[in-house]
Amino acid sequence: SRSCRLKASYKVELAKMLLNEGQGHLFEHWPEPGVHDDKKKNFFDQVSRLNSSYPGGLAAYIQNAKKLLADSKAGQNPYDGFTPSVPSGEALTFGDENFVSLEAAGVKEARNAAFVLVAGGLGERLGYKGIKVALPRETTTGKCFLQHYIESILALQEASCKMEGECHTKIPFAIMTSDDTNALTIKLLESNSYFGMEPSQVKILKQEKVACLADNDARLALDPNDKYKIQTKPHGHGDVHSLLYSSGLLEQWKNTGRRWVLFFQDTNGLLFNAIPSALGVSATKGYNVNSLAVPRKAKEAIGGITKLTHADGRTMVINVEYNQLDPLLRATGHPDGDANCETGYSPYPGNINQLILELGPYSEELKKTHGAISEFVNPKYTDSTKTAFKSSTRLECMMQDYPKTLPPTAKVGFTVMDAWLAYAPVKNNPEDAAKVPKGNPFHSATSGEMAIYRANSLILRKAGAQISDPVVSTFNGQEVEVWPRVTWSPRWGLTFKDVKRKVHGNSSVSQRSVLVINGRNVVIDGLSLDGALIVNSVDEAEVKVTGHVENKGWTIQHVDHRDTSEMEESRIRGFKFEKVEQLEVNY
Ligand code: UGB
Repeated sequence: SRSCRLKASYKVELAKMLLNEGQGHLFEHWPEPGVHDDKKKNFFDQVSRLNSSYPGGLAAYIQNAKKLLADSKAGQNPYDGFTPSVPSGEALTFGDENFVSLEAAGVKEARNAAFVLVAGGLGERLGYKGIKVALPRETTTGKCFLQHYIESILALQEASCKMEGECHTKIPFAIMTSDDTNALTIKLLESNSYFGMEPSQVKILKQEKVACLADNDARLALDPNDKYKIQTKPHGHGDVHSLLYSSGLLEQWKNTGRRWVLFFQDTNGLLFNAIPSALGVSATKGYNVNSLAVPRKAKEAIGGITKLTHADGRTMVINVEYNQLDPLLRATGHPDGDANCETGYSPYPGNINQLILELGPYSEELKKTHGAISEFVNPKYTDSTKTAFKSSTRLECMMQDYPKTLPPTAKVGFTVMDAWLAYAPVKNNPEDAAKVPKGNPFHSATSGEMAIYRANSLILRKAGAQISDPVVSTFNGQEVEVWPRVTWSPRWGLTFKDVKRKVHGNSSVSQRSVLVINGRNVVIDGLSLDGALIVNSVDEAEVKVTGHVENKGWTIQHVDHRDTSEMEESRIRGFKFEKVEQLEVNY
């Protein structure tokens, strides 16, 4: 048939391209026609996928690889010629007048936003079996990260629409998955009715892996278990840009009046505390690119936002990844490398990979680049001659490198907030977290959950409530502060102003208490809590929570992460709750 002929001619085209690019070895072992034809067909199906999922096709991938491998062999540093210095950005203080007015500006803009979650990573450092977005954000309510993210976007949607009078905007939400996470992410959404979001609001974009490279000539590596298959590995979170472009989603968003695209990562349970004010900064400052940052401890596994000035006068403000910051500083006259300054922090703000891009200029840029992002390669050589690799490598890219190709006229800025408010990722397994240098954040399931309670307690304190001091406890070898286990649904406390309106100063919560607020119009007025209280209310209910509540509450039990009789979710955090006694009220 015509389509078969076309297909055959396409295969010939792909084969010629591979031969032109020095990939003859891929066919050397092929037997005569008629033998292993199915496997040969599968080979071309894979080559075709690899070709169509990379901007410029597989030929461009191989050419880029040759160049980057040659640079790596020559020991060329991507930052050669650049001098780093500390950039200046917007520093926000939680709860002050500026913060509150930026939050209001951000909520207003939210109806023009689209959200993008990059969730294609396997989370190798955490070593959790499932997908990370299915992990509980905290185990008091057990709500997973994805549920929290969706509820936060819906709360923003509702608040934003209300501010502008009635509107029917549905904020779009795209999730980038990979072969490692796609099926489980869809299952999580479908089995939970999309956590209340309309299914049409959610778009899944699956990233493809890229071909592995066997040597310095960028010869593609064959799968050791299948000679008709090219070995592949993840290309990194930078794929999100080419996927937004090639799927047409960006154009669609632009045509429906969207102004902002907000990117975020899979396990930061505090992130939405920072979204309204950061979006407010983008809108009021007119930033084309706004990266969120927190004070960074030296050697912390988050990139440093750095001003780079080239000998030829070019400058850019960009993330320098955590493994590159130290060598860059040492090579440019800072013998201590990545070190803390007198504040106890690195002078370079830490990138938390939450980016807010202005959609108009972003889509214009992607029309030129098709979403291709500056790449890097990190081969592990067998010896100092750098002639062979210990195992195959591949090109990688990072979403925060997007500004690298922008002209100097682009308005690229960043916004720094306190880490207690904005950043508590779950990335490290218990053993690695326990080895983190003293004073540096653990980035574990233990610290990620405790950070939620600390942030919520501090927010309530700032709103005027009396919240007892934390106690210090050690779980899985990590010493953490244990604050009252306070948690609320996003539609209750989206912004500081919302919280302040709903919490009156005459309330108190003891350290051993648990407080869950699950409802929109719940006012805490004259509550004195010493135990566990769960308040659930439907949207229509106007609820006042008051009086003295005392019960045995919930106790915290230690769980050893090696104890396989416990649930994995408890083992990775090193504790679980025993619900001894509680008051649960439903309105
Ligand atoms: N991810 C994908 O979607 N696809 C991939 O191929 C790979 C990852 P990691 P990383 O804020 O803590 C980043 O592995 O890359 C998703 C920044 O580069 O958790 O080591 C994955 O699912 C660093 O500058 O982090 O470091 C996850 O959601 C710093 O900001 C996200 O990409 C650091 O994050 C990040 O992947 C941080």
